[in-house]
Amino acid sequence: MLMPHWHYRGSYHWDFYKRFLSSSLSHSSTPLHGSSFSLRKDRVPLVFYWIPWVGSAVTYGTQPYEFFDNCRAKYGDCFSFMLLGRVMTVYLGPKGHEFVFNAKLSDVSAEAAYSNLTTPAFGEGVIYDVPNWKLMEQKKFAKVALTTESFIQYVPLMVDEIMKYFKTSPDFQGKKGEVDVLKSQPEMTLYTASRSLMGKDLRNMLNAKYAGWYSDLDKGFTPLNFAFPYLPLPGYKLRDKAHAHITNTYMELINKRRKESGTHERDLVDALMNNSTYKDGTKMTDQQIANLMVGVLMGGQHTSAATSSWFLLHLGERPDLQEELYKEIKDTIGDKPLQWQDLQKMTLMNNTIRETLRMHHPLHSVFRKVIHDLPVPGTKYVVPAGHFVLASPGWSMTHEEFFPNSQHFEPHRWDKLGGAGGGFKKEDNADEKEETVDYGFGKISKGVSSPYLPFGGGRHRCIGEHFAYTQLGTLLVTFIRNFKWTSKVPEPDYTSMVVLPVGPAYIKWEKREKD
Ligand code: X2N
Ligand code: HEM
Repeated sequence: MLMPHWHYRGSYHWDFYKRFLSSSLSHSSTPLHGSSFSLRKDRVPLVFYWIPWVGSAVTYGTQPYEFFDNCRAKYGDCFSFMLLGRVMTVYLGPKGHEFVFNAKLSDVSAEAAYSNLTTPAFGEGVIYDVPNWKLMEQKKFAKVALTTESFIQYVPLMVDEIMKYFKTSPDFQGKKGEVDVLKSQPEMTLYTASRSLMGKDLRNMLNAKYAGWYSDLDKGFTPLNFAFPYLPLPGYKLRDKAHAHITNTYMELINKRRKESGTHERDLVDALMNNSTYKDGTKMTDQQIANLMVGVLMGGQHTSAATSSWFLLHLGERPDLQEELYKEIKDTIGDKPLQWQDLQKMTLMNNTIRETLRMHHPLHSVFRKVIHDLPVPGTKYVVPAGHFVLASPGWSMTHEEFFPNSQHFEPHRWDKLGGAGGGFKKEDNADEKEETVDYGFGKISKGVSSPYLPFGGGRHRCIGEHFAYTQLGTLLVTFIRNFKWTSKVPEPDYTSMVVLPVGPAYIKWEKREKD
């Protein structure tokens, strides 16, 4: 051996690589103007823009799907646009899903696209602050807390949290009232996720002081980070302080549990304490375990809170569906306490979640940074290293071509497609017939050319799908059992971290008379 092993494995090379990948100088190698750019015959057509650097940020940032529709009318499914100094190449539709989600690891990088966004909020050594093989392993470690056996334990705990919220929240007192779902849903999501994934001790520590830290940290998880991750703004300092307080608490919990006897499999904390040794023999440190918990919880928090907000608002316009859901619950479990197994039998309830995700994908765009010149299959185009590629399943899922009457909220559209999906693959993990692939965190379906891909696909596919369905299903069932409500669905706000209803977004509720 010429050099000790750790020269290669040490963080120096990774730090260097990371800096190179995320430096704004490396976004593109050629000066970019609308005109000189398009002279190259092998370049994807670039959407014209007036303001240098800013490019199409305003139209894309405020109405991405409309922007995509307009570009598609001019250029087809594949086009590029300028976004705050970056060249984004969009490929719409199923072929675009294949192009981006199944791109080769040697051609594109998710960490180079997302690290600015996530690392300041989650901390170092996790998710997009590590090379891809470590992310694959971290997903495998976390998945231990996301099994059927875990969900069976989680459901009663979540029901408990939801009922406690209804009893104690000032917004749910009396026989009727109104509540801003943009306030209630983040709270209910935090309580149910903390109680299940982090355990009882941590849930009991969620007091006012804690709420302040969560809020400071949450404000630091913003799309602004894409452009300016480490500015000396006051909010960023608060973010870093909050991160330190929260992860210190998680580490104290880990240390407390180390002193307990025996191993447990109660939650994510146990899962990561029992199983967080990489295949090269190195172990995640307690700080890294704590950071991974922050990342997993924050990701699930935003996507899940947005989704429940949207289904509450849609159902408020559809009393017929609320009654149908109520009947489904009555027919399945009567007045018995809800269990995870029951959720699997409630077709309309699951289709309501499915339909909500169709109309309101929380992430309207997903990105990769191109690190090696990448030809666009079936065209003469090459996307050069330094540009970004963008996929938008949320666009396909709201497009007439794939979903007729796409702007109509109709959970029953999923009935007639039948169990197998009637031509549309379910977003579910692959069934037996399908070709599968394992990137290190379990088998998933190989193909990603469905227009319906709320959880993405390929090596970056979501591991939170079944947790999300469990959490959202438990919440929806408990809401329907206790309340009837009305509302008006607001417009989407695309500029936030996830696509949220423009606030305030009230539902008017009344207690359901038990029969
Ligand atoms: C400045 C209008 O507003 O001109 F989180 F463990 C944890 C999140 C990807 C968000 C993309 C673009 C907004 C432009 C505004 C974990 C659960 C993850 C997955 C322009 C003038 C993180 C991109 C946000 C576009 C909005 C990617 C998430 N499951 N969570 N101009 O997450 O997974 C995690 C994974 C993304 C976005 C946007 C503008 C694992 C403006 C005016 C302004 N968005 N956005 N997750 N814009 N303007 C996550 C993958 C990863
Ligand atoms: C990845 C969607 C809930 C954890 C993803 C991706 C999507 C997604 C589209 C792929 C991103 C990309 O390719 O760039 C959603 C939706 C959710 C949800 C729609 C809820 C409705 C959750 C929850 C958790 C979670 C609850 C954790 C418990 C993750 C993780 C990844 C991921 C760890 C992997 C990131 C990677 O490998 O790069 N999710 N997610 N998600 N999600 Fe989720």
